[in-house]
Amino acid sequence: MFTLRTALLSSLLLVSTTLFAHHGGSHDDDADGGSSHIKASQPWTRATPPGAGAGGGFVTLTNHGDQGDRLVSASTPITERTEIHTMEMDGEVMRMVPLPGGIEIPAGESVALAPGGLHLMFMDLPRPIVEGEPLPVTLEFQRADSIELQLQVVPVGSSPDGLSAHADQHQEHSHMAH
Ligand SMILES: [Cu+2]
Repeated sequence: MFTLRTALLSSLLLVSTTLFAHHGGSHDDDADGGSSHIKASQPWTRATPPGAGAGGGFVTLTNHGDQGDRLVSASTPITERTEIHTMEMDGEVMRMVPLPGGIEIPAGESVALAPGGLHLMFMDLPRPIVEGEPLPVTLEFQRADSIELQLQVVPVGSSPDGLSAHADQHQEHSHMAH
C-alpha cells in the first residue's frame, strides 16, 4: 500500500512538473521550423446578454512573413458554428456579410478585426459569453500554424481600454444575427 501511494505521488509530481514547464515559457515551437509568422494581439469579445444568439470576436493579426497568408477559419468550444464576417453598408443600413473565403493578411501587414468591420462571429450560442471568463478560440491559416487565443471578455456594449468604441454599429449587427 505504501509503495502504491509513493508511485501515485511520483506520477502526480511528474504531471505537475510537465505543466509547470509549459507555463514557464521555455517551450518555443519557433525553433523547430514551425511556420509561426502570424502574430495575434489584443484578442477580445463582449459578454452577451441572456438570449443573444451570437457574439463577435476581435483581434489584430500581423503577418511577419514574406508571403501573404489567409485566416481561413476559427473555432471555439462554446459553439460548433464560428464564421468570419465583415460589415458593409447596404443603403442606410450596416449589414454583416459572411466571408467564406476568410481574410487575406498580406505579407508585412496587420489586419484588425474590430467592431464595425471584420470580425469573428460565434453563432447559435448555447449559453451567454460571460464577462471575466476568457473564451478560447483557435485560428486556422492557409500557411501559418494555427494559433490558440484566449479572448478577454469585456462587459456588454463596451470595448477594452485603448480601443475606440463602435458599440452602436455592432449592437445593431448582433440583433440581425438572430
Ligand atoms: Cu457577424
